[in-house]
Amino acid sequence: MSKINQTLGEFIIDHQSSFKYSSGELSRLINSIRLAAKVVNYEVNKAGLVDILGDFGDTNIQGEAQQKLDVYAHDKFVQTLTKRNIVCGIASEEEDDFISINSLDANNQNKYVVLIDPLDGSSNIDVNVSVGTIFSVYRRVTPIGSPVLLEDFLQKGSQQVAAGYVIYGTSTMLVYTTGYGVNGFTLNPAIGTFYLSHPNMQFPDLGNIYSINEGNYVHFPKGVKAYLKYCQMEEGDRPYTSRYIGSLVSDCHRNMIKGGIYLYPETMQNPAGKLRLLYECNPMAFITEQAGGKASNGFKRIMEVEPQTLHQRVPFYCGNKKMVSTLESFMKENP
Ligand code: P6P
Repeated sequence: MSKINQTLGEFIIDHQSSFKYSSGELSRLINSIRLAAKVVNYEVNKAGLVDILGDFGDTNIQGEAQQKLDVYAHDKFVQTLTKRNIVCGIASEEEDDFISINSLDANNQNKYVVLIDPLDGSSNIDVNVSVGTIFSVYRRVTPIGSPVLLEDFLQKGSQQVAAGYVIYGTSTMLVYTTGYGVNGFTLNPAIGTFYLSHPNMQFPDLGNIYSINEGNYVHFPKGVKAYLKYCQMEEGDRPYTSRYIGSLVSDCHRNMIKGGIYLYPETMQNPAGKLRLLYECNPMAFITEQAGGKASNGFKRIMEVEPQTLHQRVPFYCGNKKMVSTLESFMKENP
């Protein structure tokens, strides 16, 4: 039984046995993400200071090489996961190809790969809007001890063994699932400890928030246009409320707590959709489904989409089961 105010470390130990694969590696993996999240949180919260804003390649007032925060976040998560010797490979939004971790060493018995968006929504940093880290964990499909291969990463979302996000907002939270529900932990920055604050997170049965960048309206598919008109119509519990932060983690986190749907359709600028299947949509979908919601590409379960490439983009609709099902019906009726 989860106990409010339990620390993340205590929670992991208490729930270690419930995870069927668990040999402690996954627990150590979550612990390493916890550490990296605290380090990145410190830098993100400093970002308002003049010496850390700015683009990669600049130098700050001390003349130090300036790192963009998403490059910094990438480095921290890769360093932490590598140092703890837990995974055999990492794929990141910040790297074109996947990173092989000691997998040329036949003694490397690590069986997990991690896919990560180190700092999603980083363009919001300069305007002090919350951002997030998103991660997805799979068991490798190639033989343990052999070099990790692309096929270890190109797995359907339904094969994930864990997924989560860190939201660097008014407070910093780590929210994750290993397939046994979704739990949220809030960081007490004074002592650097995450405490269980949101046990067994579940979408409310009904939702009335829709999150979409309506600036792209002219390019939306007919079904999305029809659904938006449905949301805005005065009938029953509608019109719904429009809320859009422009940060996937923040919009989805709010919708999971208050009830709502996040939509990122294909647009003229992004004809396949903007969001990345492997390290944005699949982990958010795993969490959404574990919290009683639904995640779709408009026509099918997003976690059933067969990945073709590492940085593949897809249209993404995620949130309350009833709201996403209604969206799908509009997509079907308005081809
Ligand atoms: P737009 C951030 O860049 C991101 O990947 C998501 O976090 C966010 O929901 C979306 O893009 C915002 O995109 O086109 O509305 O600015």
